[in-house]
Amino acid sequence: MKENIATVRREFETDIQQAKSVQAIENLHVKYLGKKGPIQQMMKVLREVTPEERPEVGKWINDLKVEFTNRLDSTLQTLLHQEENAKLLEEKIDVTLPGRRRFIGRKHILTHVMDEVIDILIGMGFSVQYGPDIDSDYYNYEALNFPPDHPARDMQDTFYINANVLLRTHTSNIQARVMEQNKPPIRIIAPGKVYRNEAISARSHVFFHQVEALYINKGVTFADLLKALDIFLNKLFGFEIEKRYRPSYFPFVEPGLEVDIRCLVCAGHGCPICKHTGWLEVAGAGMVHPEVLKNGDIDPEEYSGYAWGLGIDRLVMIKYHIPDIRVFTQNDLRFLSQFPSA
Ligand code: FA5
Repeated sequence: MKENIATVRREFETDIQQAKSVQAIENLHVKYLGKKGPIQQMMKVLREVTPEERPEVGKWINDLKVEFTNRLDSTLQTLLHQEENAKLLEEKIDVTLPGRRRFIGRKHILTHVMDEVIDILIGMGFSVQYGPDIDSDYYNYEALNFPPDHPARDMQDTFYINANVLLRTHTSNIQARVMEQNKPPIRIIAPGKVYRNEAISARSHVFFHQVEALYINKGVTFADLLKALDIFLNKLFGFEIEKRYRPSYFPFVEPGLEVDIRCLVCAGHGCPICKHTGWLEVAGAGMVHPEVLKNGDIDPEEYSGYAWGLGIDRLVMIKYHIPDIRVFTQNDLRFLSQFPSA
């Protein structure tokens, strides 16, 4: 038995020297201490030993079992420790490395100016309403006094979705809706995107932004309209910007006008943006037509009102000296990052 123990111990010694992983230790556990292992075999042989020798032989076997168990446990601990150290080394972070610069986004300049416009007009007593980008022919045209087949419809080339549904060509599509849902006094603005099937050029796009204003009350006059436009434009530019009001025709106002401001891109000397006139048209405006008031269930004998539709893109071009409207939609970060971020 003594020899047998010595042989098993040598074999165990060789095996444990070679075990380099947790799995290998687990395998040795099964091999030496498992049911079919040498220790269990020796226990069986113990039954054949004389009763006098049995306590001593039993102790040898038990000591061997304790010895193997301890060796396996301590080797396992060492290996676990080494594995953890290797993992920690692999995941080591160099806190002295310079950080990676994060790109911070900013508002598009059109959004920025749109917000400024909204803030100023809220300060002048208007509240904000939003109309739909996809709308019916009725709200975009008919309620605004454009009967079917009226030539004035050609003033705004339309993207039709079907005979009755279209992409709104102006934010004036809010007007009849607001009148249907509210009683005067009404004092709202409607910012949004508008769409026209036009040729794209340096000053015109198929997709641009407007802010509609609508004020209806008793005794609203043309002078109120001019004063409101004047105050608003001066506030937006931060100085008394030169303006020009020209008579114009829109079926939903009477009288109607167009608002020009001095072209700041060329200081009025003439450039492609102002078509070499020194002036840039930024809004259509006028006194709400009595037929439109009637379509909105408002009595034109009792109430009057004014409205305007301001083109934001052209305002931004003037304010920031941008010579081409197309840069707004080209997503060039070199262009976009030049402007205020707040
Ligand atoms: C209108 O859209 C009218 N709804 C404005 C209005 C509202 C008149 C209320 C009366 C009462 P107009 O088509 O002129 O009008 O457009 C208004 C402004 O939008 C223009 O002055 C211009 O600044 C801008 N605009 C028009 N077409 C384009 C375009 N293709 N690209 C960029 N801006 C444009």
